[in-house]
Amino acid sequence: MESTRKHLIELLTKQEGHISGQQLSEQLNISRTAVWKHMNELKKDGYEIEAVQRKGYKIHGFPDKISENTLQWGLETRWMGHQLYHYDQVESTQEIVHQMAKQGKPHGTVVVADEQVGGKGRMARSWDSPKGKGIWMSFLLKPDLPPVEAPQLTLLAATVIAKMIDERSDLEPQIKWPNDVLIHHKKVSGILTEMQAEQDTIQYIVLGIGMNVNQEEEDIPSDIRYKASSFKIESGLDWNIQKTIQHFLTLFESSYDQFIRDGFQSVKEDWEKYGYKIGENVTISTMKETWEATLLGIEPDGALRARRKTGEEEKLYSAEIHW
Ligand code: BT5
Repeated sequence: MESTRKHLIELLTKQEGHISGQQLSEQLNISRTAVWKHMNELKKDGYEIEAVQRKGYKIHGFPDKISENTLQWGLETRWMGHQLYHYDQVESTQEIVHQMAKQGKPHGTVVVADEQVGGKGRMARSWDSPKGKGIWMSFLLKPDLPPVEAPQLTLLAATVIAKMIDERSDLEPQIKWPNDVLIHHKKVSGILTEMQAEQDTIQYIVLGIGMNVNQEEEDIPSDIRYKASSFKIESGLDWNIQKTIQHFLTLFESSYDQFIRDGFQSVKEDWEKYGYKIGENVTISTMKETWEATLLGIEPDGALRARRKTGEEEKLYSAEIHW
């Protein structure tokens, strides 16, 4: 976006009440006529701007299209998303945040894209991220934690997604350990946690979240339709992507702060409200074998606890649960 225009939107957004044409022209270093022309352009693009004689301008609404401004407008977080970047199309938001980490961007930096053409799942799997239909975003986090505790952030993110869905709808989200959020047994969201660490310190974490929001049945690739769905398919309603992101970031910030302050126990309690198939029989695959198990829950450190048919109990840090 042209920088004067971007700056103008920033000034309008930050102002509580009206801001006069004179103030704008001084701060932007352009004539008042130029301010007026920019305002007309913004209105044409869907910005709702009120102009009151002798008081000036006030912004009331943004166009539907997501942008850095629309996402930051009304975002009431203390650190999460204070640096926020929006892209129309990227390979993967994960890669962008890795680059940003190397450039020294701060804890809480958020990258959101309308579309990913190389969206990544775990273990080199791909993540379908169609344009404008979902939330494809990654965060830069710099927790002061030992690297072994990093996987707990995946569980934390899953509980925040579940809580957010719970608060915004009548749906009953569930979390399939470790990184899937399901509605009616279908995956609507996945989490990818990548870490850069040295010996016993985490340098940074890139936490990626994919949420299928407004896909219709035909927007879901046919080979995964049996196991994947969207908030819209399951609720029958269109979701406001901007508000959903803001709600998520706000909840994430408070859960993260609590986790850093009080440890994993607070996450565990939330997780248990949403745990999928706890107490039920499932099939589990690890690198070594596939076996029938009863899921027992999660351990105080976030590991999965499961019981074999023989009665033996296992603590798992890495496994796939099958339907
Ligand atoms: C995940 O992997 O669930 C992690 C997904 C993380 C995506 C976010 S989007 C923002 C950020 N940028 C990225 O590039 N990635 C992150 P995993 O558990 O491995 O699941 C991947 C599997 O889920 C695939 O092999 C498919 O079977 C299925 N799948 C692919 N796209 C899907 C979708 N949109 N919804 C539901 N399932 C999907």
